Amino acid sequence: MSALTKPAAIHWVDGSQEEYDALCQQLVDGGTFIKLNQKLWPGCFYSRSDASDVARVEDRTFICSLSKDGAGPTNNWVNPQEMRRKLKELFNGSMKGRTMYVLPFSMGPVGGPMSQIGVQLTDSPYAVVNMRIMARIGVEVFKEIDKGDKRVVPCVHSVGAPLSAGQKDVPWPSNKEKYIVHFPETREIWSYGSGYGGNALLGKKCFALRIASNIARDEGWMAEHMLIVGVESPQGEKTYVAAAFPSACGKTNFAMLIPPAGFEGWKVFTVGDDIAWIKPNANGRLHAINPEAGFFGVAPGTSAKTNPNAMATLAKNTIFTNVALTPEGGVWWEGMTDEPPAECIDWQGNRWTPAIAKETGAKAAHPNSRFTAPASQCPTIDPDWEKPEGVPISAFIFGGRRATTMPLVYQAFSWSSGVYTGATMGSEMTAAAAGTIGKVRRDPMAMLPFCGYHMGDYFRHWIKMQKGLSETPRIFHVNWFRKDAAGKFIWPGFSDNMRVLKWIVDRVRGRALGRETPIGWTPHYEDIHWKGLDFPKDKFDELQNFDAAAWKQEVIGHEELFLDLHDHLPKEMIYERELLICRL
Ligand code: TSX
Ligand code: MN
Repeated sequence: MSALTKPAAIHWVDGSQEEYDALCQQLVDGGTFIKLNQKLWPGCFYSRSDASDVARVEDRTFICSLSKDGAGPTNNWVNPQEMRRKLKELFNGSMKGRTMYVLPFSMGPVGGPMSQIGVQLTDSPYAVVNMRIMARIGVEVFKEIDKGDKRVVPCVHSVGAPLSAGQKDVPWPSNKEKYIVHFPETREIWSYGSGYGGNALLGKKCFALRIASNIARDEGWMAEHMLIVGVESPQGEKTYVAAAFPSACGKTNFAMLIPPAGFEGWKVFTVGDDIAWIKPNANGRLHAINPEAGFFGVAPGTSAKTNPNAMATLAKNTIFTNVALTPEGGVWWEGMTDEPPAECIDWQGNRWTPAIAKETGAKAAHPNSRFTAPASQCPTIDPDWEKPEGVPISAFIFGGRRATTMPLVYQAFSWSSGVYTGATMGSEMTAAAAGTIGKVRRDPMAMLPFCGYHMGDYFRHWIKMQKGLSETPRIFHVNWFRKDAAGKFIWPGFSDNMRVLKWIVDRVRGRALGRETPIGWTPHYEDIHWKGLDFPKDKFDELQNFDAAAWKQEVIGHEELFLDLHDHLPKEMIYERELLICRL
């Protein structure tokens, strides 16, 4: 790769603190990083990306399987030979004038039976320091590779901004042409042109979801876009659940939930906030690990009120990207405090004041601005979060952001009806293009942008997974976002979601009753633990209301998704839909 990309130097990443400190200093010297006020934000750095490199680029993301049908209609496919030719062009000399970092990383604890190894070649020191937070990297991973018995996924990343002799670098090098490319059969990742998030930290979405979903299908496990939490009762009984939500549902908030008043003695522990690798153990019970070591969380909306655990996690040793910089050398973002700072520098480097914002609508922080923070700093991190064999999963939760139709919670009748529930989940579009507000965007299992193969085959894999299990996890659907006739949220959400979580745990443990409805089991008012919240029965009934007419519309909406995937859909999806229609 060095012969192709022609870097000026090669640096083998050892993963040490000294190396991290030196790279951060180098980023400060080059203008990529600003060291924050160390009294307020110890160990923290601030970074602004190029304004054209602020998010994952789904239209530039490719699954180059041998056959187009292997990638399916929901992925961008290019013939792998053709793509390899293109990549060789793009990467030819792409690292000129830069250092190539050889970055070995382990997704999951080093040496763990469920862990996977990659090596990322990158010309971005920003990617290296972020990867040190998000994954296990360095010498211990090289040692694991040297044992020679584990697959190593080759990942190459270039920001696509070679420097000629004497050319001055920019704070955020990138290329307007972007390619995020996956070769599923050969388990390879090639990323070009972007330095941001999932485009550049290749262990995360590219490896842990797109490539790992292929490996998992072939090997009989699951790579899912799910948080993992452990719920502990006052008696010390621990129940782990994994949950998938589309974006903007508060997944990280749910992963760090704090039980409300009335739940004395109950605890919720965080195992992960984004990705779960799930595998049956020798006894046929599903166990999950969080393959990541940090949180790459959306900053806006995160506050001491919405997520105090996240605020404590990001208080030190955190890298902030595209938030606002305060005059004291601190960070700020919309929703962090009730009162905005009198002035700050926005994510594009311009002066920002509340008055300017009012006039121009300018945001201080980019809506997709992020914190990169070590998971170990989370106050509720689970004692077993790094257990190599994972934690036992008793339930899966699917959710969406739905103003109507979807009750607060229901339990699917069976595994296959639960897979149908996950396959048809979605969120209503909020601030989307004109005319689309209120339209449901389907995002099966929250995996639409992350499944590295045909979505129909992915549902088949879900169906198949249950057949080898000694115990089947129960499947639930939740919706924190139902609105009343006046357009107000009916459910208080946040900590009070614990009341839903407790019913789920009680159902899983065979302790709670439910009512059979056409869509699944729902709680009676009396089945929910209400201590600490004054929530009248008529409001609960509104929240849980099953409206047959709305559901008839809903199943019609499911057809849209299924038409695209029909030739790969498992029969179970067809029959579950027919059964649902019959029950309606
Ligand atoms: O994260 C959220 N969760 C999950 C928390 C564990 N959010 C934030 C929006 C997503 C990024 C929520 N917003 C939740 C929720 O459960 N619910 C809502 C909607 C809501 C917003 C405000 C209020 C009530 C509900 N109440 C007041 O503002 C007083
Ligand atoms: Mn995610």
